[in-house]
Amino acid sequence: MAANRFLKIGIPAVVILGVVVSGFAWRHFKTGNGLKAWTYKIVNTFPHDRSAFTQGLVFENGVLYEGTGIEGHSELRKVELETGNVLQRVKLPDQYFGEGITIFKDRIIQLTYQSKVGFVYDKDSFELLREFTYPTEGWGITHNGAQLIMSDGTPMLYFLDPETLKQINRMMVLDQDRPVWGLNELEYVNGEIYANVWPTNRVVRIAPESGKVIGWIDMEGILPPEDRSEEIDVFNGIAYDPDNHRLFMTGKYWPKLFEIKLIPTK
Ligand SMILES: [Ca+2]
Repeated sequence: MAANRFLKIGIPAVVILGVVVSGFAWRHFKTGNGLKAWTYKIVNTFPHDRSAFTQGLVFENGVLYEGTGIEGHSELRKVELETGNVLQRVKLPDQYFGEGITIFKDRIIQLTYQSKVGFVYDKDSFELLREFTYPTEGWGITHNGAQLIMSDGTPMLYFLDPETLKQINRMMVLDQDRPVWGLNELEYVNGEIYANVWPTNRVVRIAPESGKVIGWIDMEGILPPEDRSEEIDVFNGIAYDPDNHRLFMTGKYWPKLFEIKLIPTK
């Protein structure tokens, strides 16, 4: 069923409504509201496991780390960029729907969708070190070097102490005066927060101190039609290689992972 393509099972009606409203904000943007805008150029194409329901993506020291979703299929993975081969993996207990991941120092933090439980692993061994809880859904997570930053599908970003994993602040993301709904997978890139906006092919660039939208990246058309799946296959996954200034993007069940360069359009 076509309608199922974008369904995230059990998604709250308030988020659906918010995303629809955000659509109006996007059209407003397209008519020109002074914000910056970018499109993309594909620099490299790498293989990606088509069975991976990608929910979190990070790059560090030459390898990708990926969190996948769906109950019974959720994993934390270490993945070879060039081949897409899984180098290391740990499976989540079947009841959990894995979501975003981030690497903070020697630990990996992974969220779950509606269980309100997060996991902390040793980065090298993938040994589970601890679990923690949070009051919202868990969608995306990244960090700014001092605090973890997480999303829950609403326009809100939550800042967590990386040691206690307690929420210490939160911030609404606004495009002019309009809340941006559907904030999903996150990446901290050169002092900005990048968020892919569920269930679109757009990435919003956010000023981390104010929550103000800096501009939008239009990723439309990055996955060719012949590579699209009959299953849910929306854009989901941003990773950044700060040493070589490389930006990677992929999606749920996508057979490809792209290294891109941003091209300003205004
Ligand atoms: Ca990411």
